[in-house]
Amino acid sequence: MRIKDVVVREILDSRGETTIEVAIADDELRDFYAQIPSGRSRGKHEAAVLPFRDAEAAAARIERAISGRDFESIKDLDRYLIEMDGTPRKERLGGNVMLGVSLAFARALAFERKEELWQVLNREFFGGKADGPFRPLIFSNLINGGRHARNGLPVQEYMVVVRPRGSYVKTVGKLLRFYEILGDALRLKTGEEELPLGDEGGYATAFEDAFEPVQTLEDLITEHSLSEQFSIALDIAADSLYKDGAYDFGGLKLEAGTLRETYDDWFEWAPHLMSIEDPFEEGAGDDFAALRRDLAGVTGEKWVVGDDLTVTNPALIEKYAAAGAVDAVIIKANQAGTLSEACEAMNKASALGLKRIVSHRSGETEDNFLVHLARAGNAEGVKMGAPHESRVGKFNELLRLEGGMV
Ligand code: 2PG
Ligand code: MG
Repeated sequence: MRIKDVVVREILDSRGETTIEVAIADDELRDFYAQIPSGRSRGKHEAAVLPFRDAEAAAARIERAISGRDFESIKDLDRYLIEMDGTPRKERLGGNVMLGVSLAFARALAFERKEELWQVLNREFFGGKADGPFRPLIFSNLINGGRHARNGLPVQEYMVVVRPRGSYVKTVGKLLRFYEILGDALRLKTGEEELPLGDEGGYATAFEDAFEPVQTLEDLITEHSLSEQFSIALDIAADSLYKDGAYDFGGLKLEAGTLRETYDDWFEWAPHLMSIEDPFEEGAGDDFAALRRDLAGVTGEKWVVGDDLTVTNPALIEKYAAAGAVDAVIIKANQAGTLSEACEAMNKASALGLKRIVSHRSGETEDNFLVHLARAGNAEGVKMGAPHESRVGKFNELLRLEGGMV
């Protein structure tokens, strides 16, 4: 397939900040689009994000270089772009621009083949096997803190993990109801009618300390007899707390060892707590591994999850799997900067026995490609915001792709 035009537009994300949309036109001047989300707590090894003016210039260079060339596959195009950029972090062409071109091209292929995007990805990267229904665990962020809110909570995300039970639409419905009863509980506690929300649609009210939101979720799960279906997951995003060898944890300066003891206590006090993402800064693989060893002694399945640690990068995933640092990894296509590399990271993780959680970013768009990526590689989990306003589209796409039917 040949690409004629590559255009970058500045658009708004769910936070009201700007990000980019990439449009390409094929030989017959049909247009295909990709909107690229944008993160606030970024790992330092993530693919670079070019601001709009530079992104425009990069798109023009890509257009000049690829027009008239035939690309047979997504890999073929991505390889060309990676070579053209020539830097480890995609600083010349920008991970946001490259992923946009890669994704818009995948949509052009899907159109040509009369397939869904996930089917094109599944065939090219995952051997064409996608049997049965797709019902991943849903990680939904219901209480926001850290850089995603203004309530002073050091922990960035308090999520619930919902296991599919019965029909998937019922499962998502239960999540919606849980979000409502959590709202009721917080209204009762604060006496406020209008609750403030954070960047991902989770509640962003004030709490006594960083553990209180965990206790709140824990109590609601027990009270409503949801233990079989609901668990709790945290994203500490500890990189944003780390300075000069210590973590600024709600006003306390904690060394890694003390922070680890805090987590050990939390897992003991909250039996529904099952997963903790980025518990330490992104260079601290040893601390991740030590926490994992602690959690091996706790009853139930417990996951230590890498995000800024592993940044959807096959080499880092391999390194930290070998170090025993993680049970699961977050997959974000824009950390990698092309679809090929994101899919390679997913394959690498599953070959090493790690779970894969395909994730949104805190600044999201209407583009629901994350669900297609998850479906294509049969991910164990998807991570999204609260089931609220601009975030609902992701849940609906999940329901649409559940059966794998076109
Ligand atoms: C994270 C994400 C998404 P951001 O840290 O996992 O929740 O946040 O997109 O700001 O990096
Ligand atoms: Mg994270």
